[in-house]
Amino acid sequence: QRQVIATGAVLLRNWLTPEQQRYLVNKFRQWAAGPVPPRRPLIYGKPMSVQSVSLGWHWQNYAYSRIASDVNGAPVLPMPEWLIEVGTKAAADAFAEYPASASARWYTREDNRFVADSALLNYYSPTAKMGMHQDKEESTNDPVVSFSLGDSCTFRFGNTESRNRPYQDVQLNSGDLFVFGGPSRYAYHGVVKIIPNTSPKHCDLAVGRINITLRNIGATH
Ligand code: MD3
Ligand code: FE
Repeated sequence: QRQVIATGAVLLRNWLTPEQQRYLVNKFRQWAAGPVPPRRPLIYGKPMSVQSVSLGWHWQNYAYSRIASDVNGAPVLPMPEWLIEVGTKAAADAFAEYPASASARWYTREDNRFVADSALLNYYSPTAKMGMHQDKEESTNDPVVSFSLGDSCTFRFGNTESRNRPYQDVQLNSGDLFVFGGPSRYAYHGVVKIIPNTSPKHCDLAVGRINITLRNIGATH
């Protein structure tokens, strides 16, 4: 089912099949075992509780680079073609009900397609959280596509003015797709709580939550 949380913030429940969820969990394990191990990015100088690894471009010090110089100096894995295609389909599905004239300005590309150049893979242990923040480091305004896997969480979707009220708390479950574009692109958001022991059996993820965000950060070097 489709839920419009705000203009440009569209939640599609169970967009991923159980098989796709299990596939992505196993891909996450492969990517996490890749050249750059997951690390806790610094936020306001303090390590986040979330463990993070990226594809395509590596995020550090509020900038993106091909090389994880803050971790081990290795180049990050490239963005797989199939994952780019999943992102294009996801954004198109989420925004299908908006007239093209309305959502045209939400994309960089003239053809209104979302083409991700990077993926951020976040792992939340049952006690991890993510404080209210905006995603402002990307140099395009393209939507962010987000997939939830494993344990459910309480996701907080706020406003563009401040990290405070008004906000909406939404439970995100394994398989849910959430796309943030247009006027919702720079809304404050965070993860208040992981809900333990809610991971469906088919995920094959015993503990914790994985979030995959696909982005067009528009980096060139
Ligand atoms: C709303 N991740 O990686 S996903 C992040 O569940 C991040 O791991 C959270 O916030 C997580 O930056 C939330 C949903 C999400 C992602 C990007 C957004 C919501 C967003 C960008 C703009 C507005
Ligand atoms: Fe974010």
